[in-house]
Amino acid sequence: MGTKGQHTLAEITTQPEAWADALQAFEARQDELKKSWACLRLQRVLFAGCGSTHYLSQTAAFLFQSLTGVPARACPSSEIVLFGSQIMPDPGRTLLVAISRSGTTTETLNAVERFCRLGGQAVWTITCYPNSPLAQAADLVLPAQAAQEQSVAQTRSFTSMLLLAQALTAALAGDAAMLERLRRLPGALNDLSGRLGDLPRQLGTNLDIERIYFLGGGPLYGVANEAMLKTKEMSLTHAEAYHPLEFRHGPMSMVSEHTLVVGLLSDSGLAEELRVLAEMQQLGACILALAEDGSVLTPWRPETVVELRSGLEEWERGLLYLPVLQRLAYHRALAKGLDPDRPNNLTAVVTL
Ligand code: F1P
Repeated sequence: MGTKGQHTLAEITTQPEAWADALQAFEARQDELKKSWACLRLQRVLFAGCGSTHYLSQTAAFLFQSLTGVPARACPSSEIVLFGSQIMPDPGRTLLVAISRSGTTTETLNAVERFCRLGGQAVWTITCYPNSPLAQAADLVLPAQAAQEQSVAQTRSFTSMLLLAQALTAALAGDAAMLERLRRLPGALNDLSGRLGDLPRQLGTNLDIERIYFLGGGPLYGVANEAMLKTKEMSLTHAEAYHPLEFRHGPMSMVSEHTLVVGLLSDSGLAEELRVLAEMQQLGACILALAEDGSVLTPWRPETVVELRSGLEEWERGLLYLPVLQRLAYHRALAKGLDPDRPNNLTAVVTL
């Protein structure tokens, strides 16, 4: 038995290296990717996964549609298995991008099988295991091999696979400048980690906090969902994720002085998102805001702000929010005497 959380901590801290490796692997496949794309006759792209990789699909689909103009949506793999023909009116004009850390999750393998039986046009995959059954069933594989993990909870695997989805989007949108900027992400994370200091531990070990809400809009909704899942898996804490303004429509009835509300702030929705956070503070919640630049948080500034200062465009930097929130979950787990490497009741892969 090693130290509690040793794998999780190592996997969180090695994200910059894993990201650099994923980008290198992407470079090697860029030509193949563009050729495959040019051969497709598509009406839509469907991103699918389970758990973390379903949330990753939500962010990926949003980014893909907004940058390429090709309609894209996300759904859990199981929904394709159960309701495939209702979800895909035109499988012959659909590309399925199946995302899975392990490449062995039964529902995702079954979703690919169902998609192919319905006459789906092509399957691409993003996975940490390029020889997995999922990779073997796919027409094109984007691998994040250096992001393989020993922990059950996904940390560097999630962010590395999300980075691959972003690179895929930039390449197919023909946005070479964006691809170039994505290469700055490993350095931006190193810089952010250096400035974070003790904040994740201080907040994570505050056990007066009983429940945590993550608010993120647009592509940050999938990121907020993933932060919620990490908090549950590692620290067995009641956590939920919402689109920021949705929080007023019922969920805020749960807010008390034992609540932490985390705002994953965007640029486009900043003023309205800040207003929600200010209202939740009025109701007694403790607030943590994540933003690119704290100086624009006016006229109201939350008590705790983490600034990315990445210099990247709005939708390129969302994955930088995650390592901060992964650390928070890790410290909270340790403070509760739990082992973040071994979440309650979970296995790394759900095999049916
Ligand atoms: C997906 C997943 C994880 C979750 C759990 C079970 O696995 O749902 O997100 O944390 O451990 O598996 P994968 O298909 O991405 O390998």
